[in-house]
Amino acid sequence: MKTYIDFLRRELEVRLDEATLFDVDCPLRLGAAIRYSLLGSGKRLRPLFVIFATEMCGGNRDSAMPAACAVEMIHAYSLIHDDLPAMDNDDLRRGRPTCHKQFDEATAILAGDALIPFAFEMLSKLSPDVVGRCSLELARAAGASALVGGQMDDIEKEKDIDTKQQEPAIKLLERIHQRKTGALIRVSLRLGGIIAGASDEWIAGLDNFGQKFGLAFQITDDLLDVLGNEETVGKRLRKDAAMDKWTYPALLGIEESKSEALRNINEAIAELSIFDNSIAKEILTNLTRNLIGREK
Ligand code: GRG
Repeated sequence: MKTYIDFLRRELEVRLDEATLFDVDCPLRLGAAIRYSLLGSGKRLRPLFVIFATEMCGGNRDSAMPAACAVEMIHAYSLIHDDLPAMDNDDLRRGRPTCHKQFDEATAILAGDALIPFAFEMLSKLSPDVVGRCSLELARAAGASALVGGQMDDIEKEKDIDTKQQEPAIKLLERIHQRKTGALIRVSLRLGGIIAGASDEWIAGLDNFGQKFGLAFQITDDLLDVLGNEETVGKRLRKDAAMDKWTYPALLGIEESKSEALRNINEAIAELSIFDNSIAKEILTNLTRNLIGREK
């Protein structure tokens, strides 16, 4: 199982590498910054989800590769921009200097910018019968009411006294993460289903799984910030507490956060019961189960 994941990661990285051999019109520095961030050692969770969802719905892995690359490109852009001084101001990502530290801020902004249209260029390589729907779904998931909107609310949340009074912190935090982290995870699964020609029921099952997985992923990410090892995680930790940020451990405590993560993990796995048994389903189940003990 681990070997299949490793094989897919290598395959994805070859595709991403080939896709970013830019022509002469792309400035060398920009191309280098894009490749630096995109090809760094990520877990490739979202592209793996595209592939596993396709396989679980009876589709073929190769047909899903353009969408798998596309979601990783959107993810890479969001990390580059999130690390900028105007946002999270991080100097370490995937065990290396962040893009703006390695290059400079303007280059990092442009590298992130370039990855967005690039993702849609990748999607255009999908079969013509699914390309329109996949483009719409990815555009929405990456847009102002999802990924970008979640990030905006995340930046604003501690400042906004009115919102704080209107909505309990934990509910707002959940709504932020549904968009900031959850939307891209959900759409990765949905794209896999669409590419395989899955029924609405199956796509809804994938979506529900993604929603629960996304929350559990975010809670365990917050727990990693408190309990994790900086070298293993590959980014600066203990920043959330130092900045007094709203996180699950800060709002619920460590033990309750773990229970909340576990509840979402179990509910996510239950959503997969509508699918026939397959290697992809088994891997997805194990990936989800292992979230609770994840070290990076
Ligand atoms: C800038 C529009 C915009 C959005 C940024 C991705 C994001 C939104 C913020 C990152 C902050 C963060 C720590 C989010 C928690 C969950 C998350 C997305 C972690 C990073 O994803 P991984 O763990 O990263 O899949 P790798 O490096 O493995 O790909």
